[in-house]
Amino acid sequence: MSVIEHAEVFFTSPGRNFVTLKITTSDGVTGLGDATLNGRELSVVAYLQEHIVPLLIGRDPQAIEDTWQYLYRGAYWRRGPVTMAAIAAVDVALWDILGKVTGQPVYQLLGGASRTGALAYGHASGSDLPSLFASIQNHLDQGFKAIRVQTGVPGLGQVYGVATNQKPGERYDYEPAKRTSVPTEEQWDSRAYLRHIPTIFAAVREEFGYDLPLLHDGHHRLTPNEAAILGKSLEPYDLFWLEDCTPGENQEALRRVRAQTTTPLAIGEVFNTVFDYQTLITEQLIDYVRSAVTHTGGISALKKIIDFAAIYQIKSGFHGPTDISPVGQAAALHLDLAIHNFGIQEYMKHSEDTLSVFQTSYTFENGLLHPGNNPGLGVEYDEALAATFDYTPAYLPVNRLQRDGTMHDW
Ligand code: EZ4
Ligand code: CO
Repeated sequence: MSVIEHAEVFFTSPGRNFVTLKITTSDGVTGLGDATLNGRELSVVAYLQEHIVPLLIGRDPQAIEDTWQYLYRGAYWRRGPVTMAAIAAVDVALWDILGKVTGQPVYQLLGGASRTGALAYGHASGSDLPSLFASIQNHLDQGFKAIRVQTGVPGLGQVYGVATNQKPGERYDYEPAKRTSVPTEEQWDSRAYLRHIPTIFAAVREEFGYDLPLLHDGHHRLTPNEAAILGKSLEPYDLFWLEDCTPGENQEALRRVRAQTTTPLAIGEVFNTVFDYQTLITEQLIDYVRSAVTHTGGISALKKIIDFAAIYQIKSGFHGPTDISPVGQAAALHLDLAIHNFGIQEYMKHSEDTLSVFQTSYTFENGLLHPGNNPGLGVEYDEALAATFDYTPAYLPVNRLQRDGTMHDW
């Protein structure tokens, strides 16, 4: 019988930091898993190296569910982003191995394709309307059929989601984690934001019409009542979703928002188990599950969450920013293709340096992503090239109220 012979943890920084687990079997088959936790990368490296890798050696690589339960229940200390990112990396690497051993792309092992490709949305942004319009046009030119809209707020400086490279022709790439010794500080004012956002969506609809699906991310900054105000004020602009309108920890908060607005709601990029969704799903308080495979315990665990959501007509909208590595993104795409209740997939193209370290087989055509048909996940990791990009600490920003400097949600 083939067994897991060794497992290695790599970290590299081709423009931003990525943590990758590589598992090798006694038959010489390798599998990759993403374990990147933006801004807290080395905690997952240590969890894997010190506490998980020694347990993997000698195990059956095809016992994917048993290994998941062994690591989750076996730790005694359950849940949490570090634990669940580490377990996710193992799970995804084992699915990759199973695909290679059986000669099948992972989506075939998950039940086969339910669609020809996964509708993707890109990130348009601008500090003012002309730059926002240029960014939206840039995304339409790249083939996007759905677009997230983030904007500056008058009186505030840099805010979440607005790219700083706004010259025409440049790749719009919003990268919040900065390579500074302490986090950068941004300023916030919810009233100014609530007044400004509806005027932006009115202008975007006037310029680009009503056919284009538009999304917006509130990034966990509002109270339930403020979120209700925002959802109501955006109803005329027919959003595909309003994301993370309140902090994610309090599921009951969404009851208030839900009761007040018909704007579709999405949440969950910082969640890590099904229990974070339990009330949201059973009470149908949301429309889209936002988790990443990488932060929710892998393909096995996210498949269970999304099957649970399907009972309540809730769909997927998996997290896919550039802090998910191409390995994590590929894992999401295999799941996107297979599940019935697919909604949309977030997609920001990685940098050229990242894509030379991680060679991918997924494609983006006519607005749809496809994972490709290589056995397994379809991603190769160039270890020699990765080793030339040294790990560089980076932090996500923090947020303070403009009025008096009180710490706020970023
Ligand atoms: O800020 O992944 O919807 N996407 C997002 C992301 C998150 C980053 C944090 O690391 O909210 O841009
Ligand atoms: Co988000």
